[in-house]
Amino acid sequence: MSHQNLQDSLFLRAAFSKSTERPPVWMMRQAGRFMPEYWEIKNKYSFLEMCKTPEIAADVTMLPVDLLDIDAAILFSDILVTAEAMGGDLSFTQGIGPRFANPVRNQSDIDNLLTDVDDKLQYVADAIKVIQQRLNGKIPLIGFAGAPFTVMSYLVEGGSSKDFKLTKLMLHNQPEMAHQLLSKIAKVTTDYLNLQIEAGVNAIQIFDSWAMALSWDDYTEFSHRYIQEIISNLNRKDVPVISFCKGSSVFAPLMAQTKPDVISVDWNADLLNIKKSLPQGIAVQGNLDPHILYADKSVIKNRIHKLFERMRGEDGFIFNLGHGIMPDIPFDNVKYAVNVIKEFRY
Ligand code: 1CP
Repeated sequence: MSHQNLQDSLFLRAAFSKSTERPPVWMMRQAGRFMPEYWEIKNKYSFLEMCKTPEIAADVTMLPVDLLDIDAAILFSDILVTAEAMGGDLSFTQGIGPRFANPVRNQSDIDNLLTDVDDKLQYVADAIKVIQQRLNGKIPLIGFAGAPFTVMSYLVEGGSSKDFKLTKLMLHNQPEMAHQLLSKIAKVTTDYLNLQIEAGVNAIQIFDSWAMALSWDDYTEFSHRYIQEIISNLNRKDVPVISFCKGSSVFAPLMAQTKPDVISVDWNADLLNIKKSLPQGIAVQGNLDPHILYADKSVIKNRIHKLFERMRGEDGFIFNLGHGIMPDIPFDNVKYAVNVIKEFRY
């Protein structure tokens, strides 16, 4: 399929709210630890080596394309590469996750962060080019970045967090400092997503994974406005923008104001109700509870069919999970779910 024909792919048609004979499917974290083939690569390299070596990033990106036959590929990388390029001393440790050895806690930490970092992220553009050669027009490639609030939380906490205590303390006690930090991340993220579009991705997803930690007012002030800034400065051309957050069941009306093409919905809300509440022309993506993929196959099939029946007659629906696949979900169940979806016809 040439680039021109990719616009006729199920995924891009659904993203632009056109009709499809069945919902397209891809899954957040589809290239990851639930796959034995991922571990064969992971055992040889560190996670950052995998991200920074275009051939390896392409190998991992292609695993779910080849093994699951999904309808869209997603670049193998991480939302934290922008923060690393800004000066974060990032490492990933098995069982612990990401860690920044130099967390951002005061004004001088913020002043020290770099904002012209496209050169440092060139390896992502290189990976995108290798992946597009491998995909050879078969399916679209999704690029992505973290939303400023979610990326900020890792920089301030120095890694993963359950309660985002230090991050929220900065928002509440030092809002001007928080805004400076968020502005710097938003600038880098805008440039980074434009670099990915320039390199040839066919769609963009913005991950605000931890938005659900925020109140409505704090989300509006510290997350929403920076996503708005990013989306309004993208050279979108024919590249749809997907806005994902945990908390979208609540924040969808605000997310819609930023004019994404697609809103990716967590599993709490009824997807049809969310879709009907959105302005015409905004598609939805979601929203199966990923825990369903632990369950018996009959349950997996029933829940997928139930979601599809609920969405019958709606253009602009991309199947996904409400959040990423957990590392211990059986591969066989994921494969089964993809097959159920691909056999479905409206
Ligand atoms: O297959 C894919 O989805 C593509 C690759 C991808 C993506 C889109 C990875 C690989 N990470 C991400 C995004 C990402 N990274 C998010 C947003 C999506 C989400 O909410 O799931 C977040 C919050 C991160 C941060 C991160 N990186 C975590 C989460 C830690 C936490 O706070 O809970 C972890 C464990 C990583 C490392 C990572 N990134 C990706 C993989 C496969 C891994 C595991 C690395 C390993 O093998 O040890």
